[in-house]
Amino acid sequence: MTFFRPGFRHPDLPPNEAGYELRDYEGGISTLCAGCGHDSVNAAIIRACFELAIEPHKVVKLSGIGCSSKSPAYFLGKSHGFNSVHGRMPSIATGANMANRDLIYLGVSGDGDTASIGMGQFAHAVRRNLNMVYIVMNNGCYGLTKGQYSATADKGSIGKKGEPNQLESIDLCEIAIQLGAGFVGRSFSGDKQQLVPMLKAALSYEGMSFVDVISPCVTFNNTPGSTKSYHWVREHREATNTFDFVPFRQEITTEYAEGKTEAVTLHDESVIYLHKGDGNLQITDRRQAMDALEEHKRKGLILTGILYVDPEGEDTHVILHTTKRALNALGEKDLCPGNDALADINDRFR
Ligand SMILES: Cc1ncc(C[n+]2csc(CCOP(=O)(O)OP(=O)(O)O)c2C)c(N)n1
Ligand code: SF4
Ligand SMILES: [Mg+2]
Repeated sequence: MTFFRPGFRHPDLPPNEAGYELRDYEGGISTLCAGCGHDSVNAAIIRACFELAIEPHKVVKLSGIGCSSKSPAYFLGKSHGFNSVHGRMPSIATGANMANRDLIYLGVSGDGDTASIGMGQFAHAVRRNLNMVYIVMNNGCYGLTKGQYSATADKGSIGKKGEPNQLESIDLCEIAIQLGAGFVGRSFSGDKQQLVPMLKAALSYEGMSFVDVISPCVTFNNTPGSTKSYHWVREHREATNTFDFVPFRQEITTEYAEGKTEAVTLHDESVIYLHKGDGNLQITDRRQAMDALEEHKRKGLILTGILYVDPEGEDTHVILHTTKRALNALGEKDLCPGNDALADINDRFR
């Protein structure tokens, strides 16, 4: 069931460059548990889309099944949406993206939805570098079905039943980097200062932008022994280089000290400014990203921040040489180019 928000907002709230107000990016009232990390991720998505002045009707929200996958009901109420079956969001996103490349694809999934039933789907969307933002709201459990450990639960982590998890965890960021995602980041639902600019950068990237957000489940996995609890994550978090994101239309107003700041320019001329000093990760180097993740894990720490960016990565359309236009924009002439074109093609095989 969806509960609609009251329409009244403060009359002086300023619109963005495209003329939309923040409320134009909101959705229905959330029915998730009070304090659930997923609601903070939803708020960050709303803020990022508002600040980027994305036109809501240009966005397609996609999800699978889980509390996390219910989230698209709570943001971007004026966008297109498809709530698929469990673990199948990536193939729906692939089909839609192949048919209409002019829209922005925003997939929301859970650690259960992605790292278990949807693992194969996830792997192939990543290796195709599909042009989409793929967010996993990672709480280390199956929240919707009452808190069973998921495949991202750390070994030894203790959930509500009190028995430690016996199995090794899957690190979705490492898998995404290894399989060829062009943009990979990890954040925490409780850190909107980091999450909002990370989502803005992810939305501006052309190719697979994978963002793993640790998003505690307050009802089933916020226990003292859980490594996905608010307390644990706050105490064991370390950030890679801090960064600013400057969208392509925005004038650069800050001066960055040479040698201390590195600029990574994305396909649309947006720039990520990385400030060195907090860490020295070279984010265009896959191997360094993998090493840094493993190194932090060994020390019992969670590494957050933008972990890897390939500024020259090619998305599925470029790799497959597909038509530059959305399929619904093709007319009869494009689809039936006539007998001469057919004869040309046949000649090529003679
Ligand atoms: C084919 C199928 N198998 C199992 C289920 C039961 N089920 C519903 S949600 C879910 C896991 C949800 O976990 P996650 O994706 O981590 O989302 P969360 O609720 O934690 O946000 C499962 C196993 C289902 N709906 N469909
Ligand atoms: S059960 Fe957990 S994941 Fe689901 S809404 Fe409640 S707190 Fe969030
Ligand atoms: Mg989960």
